[in-house]
Amino acid sequence: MITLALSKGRIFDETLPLLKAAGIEVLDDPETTRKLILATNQPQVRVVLVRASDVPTYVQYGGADLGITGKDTLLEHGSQGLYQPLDLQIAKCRISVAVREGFDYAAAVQQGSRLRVATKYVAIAREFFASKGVHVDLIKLYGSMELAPLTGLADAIVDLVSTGNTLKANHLVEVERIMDISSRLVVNQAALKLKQQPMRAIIDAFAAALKTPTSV
Ligand code: PRT
Ligand code: MG
Repeated sequence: MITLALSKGRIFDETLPLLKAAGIEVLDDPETTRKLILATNQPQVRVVLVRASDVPTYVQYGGADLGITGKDTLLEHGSQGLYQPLDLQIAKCRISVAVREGFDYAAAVQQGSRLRVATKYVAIAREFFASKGVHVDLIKLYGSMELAPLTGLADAIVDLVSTGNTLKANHLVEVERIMDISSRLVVNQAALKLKQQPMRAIIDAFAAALKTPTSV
């Protein structure tokens, strides 16, 4: 049995065409079923639905053989023991710094003010501001980062942006782009040794669909 860990929502939806290219069709709709283990048209392949931030953990400890997760999640959680053979170029976005309209970020940085920054991405934010020599107090949040500058909780946020509509709707502006993000295939190394043939078939089919060579 090959187990693939996916999160519901954009990653699941954008993975379906890649699975199809590998001849795999998921038999349940994750938005309507209450099942956490989904069968596919291939008896030897199943999908498990986990929180996006739990995908690396499942694959690392062998709860899943393969998984698909954002580079943001991998950077934040660490990726020890995980092969990352493919950038799948899906669920694309960027991780950025944003502030309230009217907040003079450039001046605050130039004056060396201590900035209060709210984010779910504490590790990424810490490294980014340290590399710029900006002093920050980081406030860990688990969601709705956009609210923090509006309520005075923070001067700035570090969050994912794709269309920019969420920022705009909340009167926030993007002031720095930290990095581009897309989702990666992650692979359990021990599983790859034990189940070489069927796992390689999936990895190669994904790679063929992307028309890029694999590095595993
Ligand atoms: O929701 P949950 O807490 O379970 O987990 P999650 O938020 O980590 O999962 P999910 O499914 O929301 O996101 C999974 C992955 O999709 C992320 O880890 C990213 O790699 C990727 N991704 C791509 C995004 C976005 N685009 C995105 N726009 N994840 C989140 N967003 C959010 C963003 O945080 C912001 O609130 O969408 C909002 C901004 O969107 P725009 O289009 O208005 O700019
Ligand atoms: Mg979410």
